[in-house]
This record gives sequence, structure tokens and C-alpha cells, in this order.
Amino acid sequence: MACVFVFVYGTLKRGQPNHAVLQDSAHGCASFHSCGRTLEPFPLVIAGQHNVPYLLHLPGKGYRVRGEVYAVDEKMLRYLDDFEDCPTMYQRTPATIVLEGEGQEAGCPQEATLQCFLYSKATYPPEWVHLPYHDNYDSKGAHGLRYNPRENR
Ligand code: PCA
Repeated sequence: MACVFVFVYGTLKRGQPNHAVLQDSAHGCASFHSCGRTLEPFPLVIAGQHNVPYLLHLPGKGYRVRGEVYAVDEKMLRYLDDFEDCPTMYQRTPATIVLEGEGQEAGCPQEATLQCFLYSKATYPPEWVHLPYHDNYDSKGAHGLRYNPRENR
């Protein structure tokens, strides 16, 4: 089947605690496409006792979130759905991503966009909307809300 694009904004990014999931060929294939950010703003919050990042499905509020686009095969997509406990914990929703990086800054009058999937949260406790919003998640950021990996829970 054709590859689909997945935009990751949280623990699946390079240098973040779950990135190895994308690199394990036993899960399927994921190849880095480019960096990018959401065309629309979304609230990206860090919530719950394990400090998990969630992009709340509330377009128009928050920041245009930065992340990475990967082309993934069907096997990896299924693995990621399972890993992200989709559709229970996260929902895989389509979003327009504005690509950034090589070739995008220089001499490119129009922004290149790509339709991607991302793992967002459609249902959440109402008070989460009032948490601080992030635009570029880092589990070791100045927010101090260090992600607690699954194996430690
Ligand atoms: N993993 C997914 C959703 C949030 C998370 O930690 C990601 O990195 O995009």
C-alpha cells in the first residue's frame, strides 16, 4: 500500500523518550520526511500523573505546534495506533502540516503543505484547556514535567 504521513509532536520525535519505536524495523517502516508545524494552532499540554504530551483537538487555540513528518507503511501505522492506544487514549486525526527545513526557506515563495495524521485528544478533562500551552515539546524542557516512561508506571 502507499505510505501515509504521520506528524509526531511529542515523545515520538527525535531525541524524545519513545523515538526508538519509529526506528524498530520489526514494527514496520518509518522514514523521516521533514520538520514541520501545524497550519492551525492547537493547545499542546502536558497532563496527568505521567506528564504525557497531548495535542487537544481544539483547533484555533494555542500555538502552531512543531514536530516531524514521517512516511510510514501500513504495518508501522497499525503499530503506532496500538502503541498510542488509539482510539481510546489518542485519536488519529488528519491535519495540514506546513513543511519546514531544507528547501523550504530559500527561494520558495509558497509554503509547502502536506496532509498528515497526528495523534490528538478529542475528549479530556475540561481543566486541561487551562494548562500551559507548548509549541515545541521537549520532555526535558524548562517546564520541569519530565515524561514518565510506560515501563516505569
Ligand atoms: N506521542 C505522539 C503523540 C504524543 C506522544 O507523546 C507523538 O509524539 O506525536
